[in-house]
Amino acid sequence: MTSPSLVRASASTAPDFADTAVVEWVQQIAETTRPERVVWCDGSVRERDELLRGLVRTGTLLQVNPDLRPYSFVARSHPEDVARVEDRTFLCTERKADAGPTNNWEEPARMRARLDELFQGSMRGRTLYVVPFSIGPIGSPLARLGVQVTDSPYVVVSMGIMTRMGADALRAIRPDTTWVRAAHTVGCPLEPGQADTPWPCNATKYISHFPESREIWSYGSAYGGNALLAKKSFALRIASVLARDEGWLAEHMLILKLTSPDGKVFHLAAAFPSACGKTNLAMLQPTLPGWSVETIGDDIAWMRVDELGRLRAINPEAGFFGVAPGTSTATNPVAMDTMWGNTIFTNVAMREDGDVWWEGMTTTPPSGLVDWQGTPWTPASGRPAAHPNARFTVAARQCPTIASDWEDPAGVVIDAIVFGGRRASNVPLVVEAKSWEHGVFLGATISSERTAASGGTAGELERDPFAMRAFCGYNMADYFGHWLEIGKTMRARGGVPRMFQVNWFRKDDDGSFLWPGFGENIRALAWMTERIRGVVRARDTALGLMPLDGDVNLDGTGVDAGTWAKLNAIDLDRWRAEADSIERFFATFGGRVPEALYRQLHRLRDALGDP
Ligand code: GTP
Ligand code: SPV
Ligand code: MN
Repeated sequence: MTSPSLVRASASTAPDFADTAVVEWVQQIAETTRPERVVWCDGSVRERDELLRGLVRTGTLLQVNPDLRPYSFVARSHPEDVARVEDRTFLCTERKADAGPTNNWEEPARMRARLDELFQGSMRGRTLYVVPFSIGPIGSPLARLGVQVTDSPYVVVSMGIMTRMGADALRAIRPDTTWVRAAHTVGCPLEPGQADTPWPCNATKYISHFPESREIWSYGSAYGGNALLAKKSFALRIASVLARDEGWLAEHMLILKLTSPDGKVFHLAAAFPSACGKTNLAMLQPTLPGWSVETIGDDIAWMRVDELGRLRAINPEAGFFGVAPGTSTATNPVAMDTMWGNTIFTNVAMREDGDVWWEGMTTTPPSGLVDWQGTPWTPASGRPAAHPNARFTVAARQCPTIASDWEDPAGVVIDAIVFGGRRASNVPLVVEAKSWEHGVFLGATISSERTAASGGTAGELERDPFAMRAFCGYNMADYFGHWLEIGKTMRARGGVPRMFQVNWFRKDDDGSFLWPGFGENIRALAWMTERIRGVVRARDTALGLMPLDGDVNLDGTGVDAGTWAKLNAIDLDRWRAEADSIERFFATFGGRVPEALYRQLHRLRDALGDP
């Protein structure tokens, strides 16, 4: 066996323990893409240091002042490569219906032909990095393996934070292992003598998924979910298909551990659309005395029903790729503490003193800022200093509130599932589902205002079922059916977790948030635990079970009776319009939505009554 120290970033031949199928696949990609060299990554600290220093030399990364934030870096992306590109993200299945109306579909053969063309010579003049990774702790029965090839060293160092990357993952791939092939190129070959740019990418982008052969092909982007293929491409799009076939769930959910003042422990999984509060809830610092929240995951949950019928969840990731703007010592002190050092920032602003800054970090911007594109910035510039989808990439183990069992290969037992979105109107603060079917209906009908994370027009209202619209690797009507089936399996073996819906983003007529949010969200979580324990009653409403006045502790929030009433108001006319919009949404699936969800829609309509 090769000793780990011999498998370095400079290693251009495959380690002797590499599985033949991996070696052959890498050779094949290299023959097509024609890189100058091939490097097999081992995931060592030394390799990471070499890569980071190389990235600083080429100008892709700027080092943050190490006295203020040790071993941290800032990347400035190309101004047109700043978020996931949903209109360039494709699902390639033999039958179009298998992709469903929420995905861009392309015939696998046609997409392959297109990609073959684009990948021809695409890595000329660059290094092809072989990045073996495990999603989930290596050796966990829930973990999965993959290999990404990429010509972006920025992607390599990011994957090194977000996954268990390197020689151990490669060793775990045996001849009988199912592993995912993930090919990535920035699509920017270098001619001999041609100078490189800090953020090479291509105006043409394809983020393509082949769930039937478990492959991902990504062309033209180096940003986040487009390029870190273990994340949304594998851990959600491909994994959701594996989960459907094997009877488990791959979800866009945070996982947190909540302990009540009397020491009772609850685990919650919550699905909110991109940039709608998962990282913040996962790191919540309770304002109610005696409560504590520990973090298990902030973006993705893999969940499986155990022998006792309980839903067990793991965080398949090893790091956080979190939204920077809005993050501050006031809103999310835990995230601020997590990124004390060893952090890669992308598209943030830089201060005169060489540290980072973004909107919301302080109430007034410091003077002498340079914006995310490297241009001097003042508040009069009329544009944000940090890009609205600026991110921090940091290891989960640096999180001061990380739960001691966050890497438990068996996962944690989920007591409640929470759905939410960003809704300025209509949706109350907290509602409990009346049944599993009703909870699936709440999940299936989440609607939310678009954010900067998804690359469309921010603010537009759209349906984002289970916060998975952009991440479900098959027809979402079948996905709803899969959720209903999982409920049946659990009920047959024991019971189902409770389900809730929340909305932290309801606004007053003057446009201000009605709810203080962040640490105060503990008040809604505390009510949920009291419902689970059966110590408080609830109001039966058209939308579900809602808190009785006084049951959600508002002491010290400044939320008065009038504001509380606005937070909980149900406007019947507007909800009749919501019901119509849900019906139109269901109709886009052409009769494939399960009958149980139509029953829920009829119940909602009955409860709302006639105008
Ligand atoms: P992705 O990483 O894109 O999946 O996003 P996420 O769901 O983890 O969202 P995140 O927690 O990063 O929050 C996104 C934005 O919403 C940030 O600007 C937060 O400051 C803001 N936010 C989060 N929680 C709250 C809240 O309770 N109230 C208000 N008003 N804003 C919030
Ligand atoms: C999201 O958009 O939901 C993210 C960021 O978590 S990305 O990894 O780019 O998808
Ligand atoms: Mn996300």
